Amino acid sequence: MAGTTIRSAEVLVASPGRNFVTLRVMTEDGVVGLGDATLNGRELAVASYLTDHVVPLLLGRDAHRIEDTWQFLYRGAYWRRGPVTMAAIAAVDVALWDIKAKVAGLPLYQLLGGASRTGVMAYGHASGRDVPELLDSIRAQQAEGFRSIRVQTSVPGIDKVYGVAAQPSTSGRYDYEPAQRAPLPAEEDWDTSAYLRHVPGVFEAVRNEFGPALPLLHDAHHRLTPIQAARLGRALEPYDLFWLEDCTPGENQDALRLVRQHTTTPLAIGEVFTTVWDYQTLVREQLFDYVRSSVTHAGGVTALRRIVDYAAQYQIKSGFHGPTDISPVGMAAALHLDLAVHNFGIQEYMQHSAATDEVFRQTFTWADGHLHPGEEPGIGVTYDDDAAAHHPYQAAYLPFNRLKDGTVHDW
Ligand code: CS2
Ligand code: MG
Repeated sequence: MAGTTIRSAEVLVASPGRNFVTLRVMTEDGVVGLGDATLNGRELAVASYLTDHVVPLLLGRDAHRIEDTWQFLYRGAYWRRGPVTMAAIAAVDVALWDIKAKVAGLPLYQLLGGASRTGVMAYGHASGRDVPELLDSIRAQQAEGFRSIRVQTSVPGIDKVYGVAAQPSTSGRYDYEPAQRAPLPAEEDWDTSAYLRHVPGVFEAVRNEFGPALPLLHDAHHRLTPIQAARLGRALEPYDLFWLEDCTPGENQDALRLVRQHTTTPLAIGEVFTTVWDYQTLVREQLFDYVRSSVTHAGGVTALRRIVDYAAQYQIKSGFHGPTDISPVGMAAALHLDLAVHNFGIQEYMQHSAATDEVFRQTFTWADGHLHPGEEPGIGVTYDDDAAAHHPYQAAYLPFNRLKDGTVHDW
């Protein structure tokens, strides 16, 4: 179609509050599309993949041919899958959907089949170094409007644990921004036995305080063996969790068979998965309940829609990853998909910092515990170059773990 030829594509790297990589595509008619390509702690790898290998391939293409461009970038690369490739493809995919929806004069969700609900239930993040601090944190999240809450806790005997806000950090709230601005990754410690002994009691205290109805989520963050995960899932059953997330590292899909054999606690997995193939056994054998991938890390709206549609055949729902290292562009794209798909479960929502919001102007709304992508044509986000110019990239790394005997462990 005349005018929708891609005239330019820029890779924008900035660090308003944290590092982000954004792709901006423009057509001959001057229609702009944005895509998020942020891969926490490896941002420049995706920026280079886009700048050096993908942008030259986009110029002159018809922006409307989203599926063809997806297949061209996936199959044409020969080297498929993986976080860097799939974040790059995701950024192109979302930018093209943004353009197509703008040309159509519609919010993206309308192109995805329209709204299947009035809003998107989102969960917040509570944490504490001890139970009283945790209970206060849950109340604070409720005061911000959250009606479902992820609970993370410190563990006696472990110095620093994933997801606890009050722990020392060079990058703001530690639970929101675990990637520390430093030349090298920080080493943290881990002790699974101490964790397994401590966590059930914490959930008992939370249920005693807030009652049975409040949806509670917990992220084991890839740290348990299958039998340890089975034990934790079983121990948490009395507290009726909405989900237990990433209970084991996801590479071995068979691992969840053992977990499933021992517990009915709902399982969420997939934030580090990058393609539908990572889910094949898990979905086919009904080994989990919520798809955790994000638009940004699983190849875009085109690919994540396929994963969710496949999962729907098995009554598995969406539970998209939404931390602050997914930019407002990636978040907005996820909300359009959340609003449209039938098998929606829940959306993660970590609010971005004021510095981030200054660069990424968003139109999505938050009210009564629900997000809505808004009615602007496209995905509803614009990028402020002048604001971004004040926030140059700064090297930052996610921490890594060592056990007490020095063995490297999943972080
Ligand atoms: C986490 C993330 O939000 C979550 O569920 O697993 O915060 C994760 O640690 C970060 O996205 C890593 O970059
Ligand atoms: Mg997680």
